[in-house]
Amino acid sequence: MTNKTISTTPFADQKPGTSGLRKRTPVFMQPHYVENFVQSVIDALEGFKGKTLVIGGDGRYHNDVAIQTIIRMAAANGFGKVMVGQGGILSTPATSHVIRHHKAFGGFVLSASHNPGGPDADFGIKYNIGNGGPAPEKITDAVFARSKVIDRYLINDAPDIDLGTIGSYRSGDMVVEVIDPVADYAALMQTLFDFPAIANMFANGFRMRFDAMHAVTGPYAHRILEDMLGAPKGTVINGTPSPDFGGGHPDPNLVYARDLYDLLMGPDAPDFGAASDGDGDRNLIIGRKRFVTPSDSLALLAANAPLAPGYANGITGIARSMPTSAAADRVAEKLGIEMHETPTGWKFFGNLLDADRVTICGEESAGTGSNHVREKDGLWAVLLWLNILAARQQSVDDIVRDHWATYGRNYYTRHDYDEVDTAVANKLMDDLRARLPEIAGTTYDSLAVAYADDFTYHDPIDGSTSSRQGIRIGFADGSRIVLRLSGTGTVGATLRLYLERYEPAHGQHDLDTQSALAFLISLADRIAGVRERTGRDAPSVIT
Ligand code: VG1
Ligand code: CO
Repeated sequence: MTNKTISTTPFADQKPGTSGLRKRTPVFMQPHYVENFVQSVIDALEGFKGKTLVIGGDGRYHNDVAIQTIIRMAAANGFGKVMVGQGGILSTPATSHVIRHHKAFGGFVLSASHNPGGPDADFGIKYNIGNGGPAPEKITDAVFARSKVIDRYLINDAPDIDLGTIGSYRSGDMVVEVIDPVADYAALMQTLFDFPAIANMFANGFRMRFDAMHAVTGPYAHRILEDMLGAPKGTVINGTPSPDFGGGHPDPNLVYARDLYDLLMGPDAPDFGAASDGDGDRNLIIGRKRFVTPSDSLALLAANAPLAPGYANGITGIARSMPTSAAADRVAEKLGIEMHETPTGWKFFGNLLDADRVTICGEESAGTGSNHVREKDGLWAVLLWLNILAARQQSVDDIVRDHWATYGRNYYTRHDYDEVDTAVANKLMDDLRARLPEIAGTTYDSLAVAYADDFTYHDPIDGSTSSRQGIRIGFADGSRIVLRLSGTGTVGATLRLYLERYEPAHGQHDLDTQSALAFLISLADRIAGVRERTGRDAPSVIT
């Protein structure tokens, strides 16, 4: 076995986005592509010699090849140990926990999350730091800078590791531990939630369906929901990870998890339905005849968290990404705790969590999590919901309605325009940005604009500034229109339009969401000209 230094030339496109580097799989399969990016990350780090690196993956196509490459590179670069999940499986939140629990230096997550997988689909690599969370911009900027000038990478020529069998191996001088991907994570969940109460609820006939979407949460859900909590076999469907997610799109929303939605709205609906995405950090929550928007779910989980043993002493604060509805703000206000608004992407929550300024965080994109790890966590959200249901002995629908009665309802929707021509999308945003001062003083059909800006975040912990994080147009009645371009897409641009309206009145909580927001939807189009400029007469996905 020898360590080698391989000459390489830079790729111009290795700029990490909202959540690591995401590209079409064939891009990642080019010679030196994975190696260049991984070495650029390692070159941006300091003090890792002899330390532990965790490698997680969602089981998608090309994970196996990339994992073996990263193991060889970690060894050649001087890491002391790699921990990797059996079969290369380790969900994003489980990776975060393994990093923290075993005091690793950091870790790589191989996933393109909710994007489809396969030779013609998407792949991704993300680096997480020692707190278990995604690398902050300071590091991702350094990685990108390095990727533009990289001229060599280090790798050994040791044989492949048998990822299929739990055990201890070596790659050169470095130890490789293949670990049970579920054990540490399941043990953590047991410390947070009232497992006996949830098990008792299942024993008394509570019915649930969890759709793992052929993605990474299958093994976790089988073990935790069925084996540990006693949910009947068959509660978890699509529970075996597959390299192309069974040919599906592992995005737990109302389009790609339609079957689950239809089941919960149908005549023989179970009490509770949930799903998670490719890498296990998102959650979809649907009660019998009640879809819970992710923004409402965040508010509800924050308001009810003390019902779970892990949060019995209350929460210190809440953070939400800027486009997420302000439902959680009302909970924070009532509890008298801190509320933070951050840019899109979990990396912005890390500092607030580390400083114990917030306990619960969430995004409108079906991501919720807490200080137990430094990633959003799909199964965690499902288990907290189950804990709340067990404690309150009410239906999801009743709990949601109670919440609205107390706090009012934030009607909320997101309209995505996928695969828009990049130049068209950029011009739309640039033109709108240029008109913000003028828009700020306008009244549209008696709805006065209160502010119009491009969101800038000042991190209260490290003082860093992140600008151009999305255009916000806020109105005097608390309604908002937000527009931003996705940082996770791999083809063209994805334009996201977020719409929100607050309705305090108790008798007004049963409107259809799209109808309740109809005026704002048409106003957004009037202001930004989305349909005319994109040539689309409807969004690709409405959530
Ligand atoms: C999207 C979501 C964002 C989320 C990110 C990563 O980003 O909007 O809230 O943090 O995906 O989630 P963007 O830039 O496409 O809007 V995941 O589950 O893909 O890691
Ligand atoms: Co994800």
